[in-house]
Amino acid sequence: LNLEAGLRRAIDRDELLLHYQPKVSIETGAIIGAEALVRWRHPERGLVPPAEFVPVAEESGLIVHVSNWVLEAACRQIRQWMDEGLPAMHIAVNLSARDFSSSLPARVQELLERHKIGAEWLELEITEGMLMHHTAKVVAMMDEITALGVALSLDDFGTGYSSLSYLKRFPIDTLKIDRSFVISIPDDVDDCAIAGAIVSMSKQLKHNVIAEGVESGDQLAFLKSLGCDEIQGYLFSPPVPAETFAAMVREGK
Ligand code: G
Ligand code: G
Ligand code: NA
Ligand code: MN
Repeated sequence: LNLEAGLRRAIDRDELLLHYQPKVSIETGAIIGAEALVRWRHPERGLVPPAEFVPVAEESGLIVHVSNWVLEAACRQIRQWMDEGLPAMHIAVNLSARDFSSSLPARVQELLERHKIGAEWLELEITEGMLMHHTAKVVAMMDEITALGVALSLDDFGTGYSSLSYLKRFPIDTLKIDRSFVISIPDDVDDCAIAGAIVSMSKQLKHNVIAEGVESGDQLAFLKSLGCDEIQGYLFSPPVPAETFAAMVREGK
């Protein structure tokens, strides 16, 4: 059975699930949100990581169905956490370029209304590649989304075709410093310089900035010295099941 057919069936049979990786304030150590990351519980192969099926789904166009499932599941989860009295946090969903169609703002609005969730709970992570084409249309669409109160973050920042002019044109709330620049901090002077430049640019443009893939105390200390706002990475927690994430929030871990 090929992966594409299997994935199509997986969506119908509800074999997908979301894990949540906490995002943490460097200043307070508090969890301020999470990134939702999709997994596929395959009947024979076990838990299949997204790196194995997201690229296939992107190529075939099936990603739009995956993303719809992810958005729906994340909103359902947010609703449940609201009912359980969890404090409002940003729960971020990853989007692919194909998801970025003119119907997206209406889809997001419909989700917020149907699940009765506050827009401040939802965040969308996009990548630089999505910003390259159809600039005027994309800006208008992003403006519509942020007008709903949903935050946008720019994932894997620094790895794409960096025209820094996007940062001015697009309504981005948060820059995510790509893991590849974090991994060799504080030993690699070039990576330290790049991370420093991204943090300082974010500050001056009044964007929030988060470092991904933080694994060590030394990395955290360096990022803190730069004035980076938030971290995400194995140092604090890997992606975990929803219940585990909620327990971490309740315990104020
Ligand atoms: O969870 P993991 O660390 O294995 O993620 C691997 C890759 O899959 C990352 O690049 C991540 O952005 C991507 N990914 C995870 N979940 C989703 C999702 O729901 N939608 C999309 N488009 N990509 C995802
Ligand atoms: O492309 P994206 O940045 O969304 O990818 C997220 C991926 O990074 C997920 O597969 C997640 O499991 C992984 N990840 C999260 N934190 C860390 C970390 O501290 N170290 C490493 N090596 N990978 C991480
Ligand atoms: Na992401
Ligand atoms: Mn990323």
